[in-house]
Amino acid sequence: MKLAQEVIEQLAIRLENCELQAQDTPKITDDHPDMDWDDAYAIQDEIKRRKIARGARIVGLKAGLTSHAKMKQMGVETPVFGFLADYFSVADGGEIDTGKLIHPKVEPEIAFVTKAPLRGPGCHIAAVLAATDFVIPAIEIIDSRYRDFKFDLKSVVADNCSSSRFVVGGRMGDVAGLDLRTTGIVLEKNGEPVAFGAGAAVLGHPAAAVAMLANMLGERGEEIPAGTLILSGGITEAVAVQAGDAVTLRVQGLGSTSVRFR
Ligand code: OOG
Ligand code: MG
Repeated sequence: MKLAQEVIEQLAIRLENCELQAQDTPKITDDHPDMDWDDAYAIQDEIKRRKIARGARIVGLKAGLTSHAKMKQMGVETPVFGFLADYFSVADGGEIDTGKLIHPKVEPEIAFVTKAPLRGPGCHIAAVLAATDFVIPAIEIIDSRYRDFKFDLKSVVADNCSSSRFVVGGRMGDVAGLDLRTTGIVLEKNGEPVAFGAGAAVLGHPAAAVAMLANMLGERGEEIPAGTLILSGGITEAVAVQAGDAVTLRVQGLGSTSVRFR
């Protein structure tokens, strides 16, 4: 760790206030170029601690930057992880007030729900599939607190990986009957198809993103508990949205989920 505890707390407050007040900020590595990975996750942990202290519950985890499309779009090369708080969850078909967000984008994802704990190191696709209760379509709404979505990896980790809202819906799928690599997805905005892909875009298999998450948590002595919702990462580039837009994600064999922006 390179940053003092006091600086970590100040940066957590700055980033969380940006989230809560829908304001952007320059990336934090501009002022702290020497900060390291542990500092970045310590800032994210401090944001989580602040939310829990205010009564929020943590309802899931997310892996991010797990597809080449996303890595290329954001100019970074390593997957990252973050947490999902209760108020990020929006009902299927629900509405999101863009006045509470900065510059939202939507991502088509496949979400996993576990029925057994997963712990790294050495977690792999087969362990993830054995521990999966079901998979379900998910739209993640990301909203980087950084000006113009411009960041480096440490800045984005500190900012809880741009997490903002998410929607899950459609059919709960049993992984035994699915080949998630070839599972196709279509993302529609206002009735027009705007992005297409297949599960293999995410690290070759979306379950690999969950395994990677378990392995990253394992390095910190943590695990993915049973009953955890996990967003496995955007399959395509993220698509910008604004008030008035309606977005639907269709996933082959798993139905669809939608969200509107006002
Ligand atoms: C970081 C979050 C990325 C994903 O699914 O790749 C993410 C960002 O691109 O702002 O959630
Ligand atoms: Mg995502």
